[in-house]
Amino acid sequence: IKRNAEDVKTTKEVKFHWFPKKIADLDKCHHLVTKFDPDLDQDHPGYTDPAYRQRRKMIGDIAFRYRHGQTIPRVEYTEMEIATWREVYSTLRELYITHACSEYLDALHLLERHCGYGPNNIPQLEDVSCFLKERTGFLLRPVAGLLSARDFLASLAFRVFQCTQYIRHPSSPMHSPEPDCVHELLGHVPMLADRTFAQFSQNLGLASLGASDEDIEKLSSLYWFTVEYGLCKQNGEVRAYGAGLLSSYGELVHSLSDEPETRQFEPEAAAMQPYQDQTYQPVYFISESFADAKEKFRGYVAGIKRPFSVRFDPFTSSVEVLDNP
Ligand code: HBI
Ligand code: FE
Repeated sequence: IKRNAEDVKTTKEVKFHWFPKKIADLDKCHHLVTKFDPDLDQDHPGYTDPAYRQRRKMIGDIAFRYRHGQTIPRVEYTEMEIATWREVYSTLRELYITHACSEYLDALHLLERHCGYGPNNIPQLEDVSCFLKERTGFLLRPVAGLLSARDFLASLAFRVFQCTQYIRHPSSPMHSPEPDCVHELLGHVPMLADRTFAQFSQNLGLASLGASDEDIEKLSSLYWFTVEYGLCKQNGEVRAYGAGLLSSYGELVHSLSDEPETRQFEPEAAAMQPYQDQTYQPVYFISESFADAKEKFRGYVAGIKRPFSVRFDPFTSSVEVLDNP
């Protein structure tokens, strides 16, 4: 076959961000954002408490040393840490009955039966990871703090949830400016045990691989108004499924009161909606169901331009990269 200059030009070289191709590559997805770090953020309740900061750092070191495939080291939590957990757990547990969606409640019951969930025990990430693996194939891996959106979303593509292991400062048990194990274990984990939600989360992750900074921004916003602050319809009622709501007493009550503005979930709108990480959200999006949210998201992703497409291979936990024709 004779090649001419025209052919050569079509082998276009397009630049895009590095992204993990196999699950072990997540060892390289560890870029932290220092925005709410207690060493730097003067508003963090632990800012003036060196003992707290040292403890947080010690637990964070587990994450820095961790490599994919290893057992997640257990943390022996102190009485003070367990007291913080107990306060949040017992306060939120009652509210869930009337405010959390049924998928969440079903999973919470299982976690209480099989994974050490309860007011007097902070569950261990290794046990929770084994539980999720059996339910939906999701794994946890420890992370030392707030991760960059790109790295965080990329891990979802491999059904890996990067999970903090330290707990919030005892002076403010009902709120933490940064993610902590209360937020992860009570907010995120039960939903990751649901098959449809797990698939939705992975799809968000797959859409983020190699995406432009602008698209990462939009996907983060989408993540925010679904995975973190999403509401859904259930038997004629509205219930919460977002982790930011399910781990915050005040905002969980507020989101289901008459006060906030609510809208039907549309990915295009959620992707462009500015969000709040310091106070309550200005608006909440209500999905008909997770299946519906997943379907709508599929349509949205089809509109994202990337010079390639990706396909997840569940047998090897890796992504195949396919050139677009
Ligand atoms: N990092 N550790 C951690 N936990 C999260 O929940 C988290 C994160 N980084 C970014 C993020 N969530 C989202 O808000 C989006 O930006 C993807
Ligand atoms: Fe979160």
